[in-house]
Amino acid sequence: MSDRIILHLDMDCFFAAVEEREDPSLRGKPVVVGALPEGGRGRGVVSTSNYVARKFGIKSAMPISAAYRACSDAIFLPVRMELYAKVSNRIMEIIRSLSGSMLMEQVSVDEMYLDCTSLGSFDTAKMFGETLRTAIFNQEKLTASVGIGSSKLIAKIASDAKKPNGCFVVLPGVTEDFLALLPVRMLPGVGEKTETVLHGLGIKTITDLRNTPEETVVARCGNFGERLLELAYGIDPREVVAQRVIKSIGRSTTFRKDTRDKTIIMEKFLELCNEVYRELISNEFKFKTITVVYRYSNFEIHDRSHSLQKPTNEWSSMKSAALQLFVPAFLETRRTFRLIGVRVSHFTSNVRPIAIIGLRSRRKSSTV
Ligand code: TTP
Ligand code: MG
Repeated sequence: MSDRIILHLDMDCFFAAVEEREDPSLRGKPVVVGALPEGGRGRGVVSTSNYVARKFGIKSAMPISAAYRACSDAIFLPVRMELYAKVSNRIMEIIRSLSGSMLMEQVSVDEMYLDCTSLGSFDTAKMFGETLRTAIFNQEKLTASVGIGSSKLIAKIASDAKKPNGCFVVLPGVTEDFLALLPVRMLPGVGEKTETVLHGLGIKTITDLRNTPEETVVARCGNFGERLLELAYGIDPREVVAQRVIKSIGRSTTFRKDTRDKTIIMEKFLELCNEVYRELISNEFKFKTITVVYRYSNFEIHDRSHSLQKPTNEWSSMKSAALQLFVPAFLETRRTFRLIGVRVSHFTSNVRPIAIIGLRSRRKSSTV
């Protein structure tokens, strides 16, 4: 494992940076993206803030009311997720186009890992990291930070180390020293709860963690304790996992017995639509094109598609578009059906632009 070269790229104050790019008059001012403050009575949270606002102590996940108290003059903007999703998709495409056959894993709207082992050296990987950053800046006018190390753990911490607009390499020989003084909170899986437990044991830094007997950590943190100690020494075998792009979500079903019974067919059709809809929502996509498919008992297959004016994730729109395609198909014939199906495609992503999440099979079929 020690000979891997892993790169982590994370956009700088992503939502706020996109807003600043869209409206250059925001530059140099404190910008907060999130819920609206409503004069300090707003109930939501901050999604992110730019670096000027961070100087006032405003950061992600803090109540918007607290952000308002910290700097009421800041520019407060609502979240425009569809815009960020589009930008994110373009950035990922830039990286994909430059990274050839390297494994690439997008892990959130603004960050991804690449396995650069094939580049052969950390020096070459650093040049490649700079190439990515330059390409993103040239094409999107946004800055990214890159970290490179021998594991995901090190690469991620390294990308944070020289933020914003930095590129930092941690060579395998200095990994343990690099981690030594960092707070335990930097380790993946250590959230507020585990941090409190560790602090209770007097463990603040990664060195403190290394100096604590394994039994003590395991007694308080269970099995995760063992993993924590490995992480403390920079041991992180997690691989970069490439994901597939979801191009469509569909369901179809073959009737156990060919049927002409309109109630059975319609009931099943709506059930399929519902399943497709649930998967669409769980992926936080919107779709533009819907297709219905049906096969008669003589195996003759037909499909009909319709593209909406605008992408949608509303059940009522999906249902009515599906029915408009399907109902005529079965009213105009007296033939018996063997198979029916529905599929949606041409996605835009609503919240996470990770049109590549999901390792589940995309098309499912069943028999009823
Ligand atoms: P991050 O990469 O964690 O933060 P960031 O890009 O704003 O800042 P940094 O320069 O430190 O990387 O998250 C990416 C985006 O995800 C962020 O711009 C807004 C969103 N986000 C939330 O909506 N809520 C949150 O709690 C966090 C952490 C991020
Ligand atoms: Mg970021």
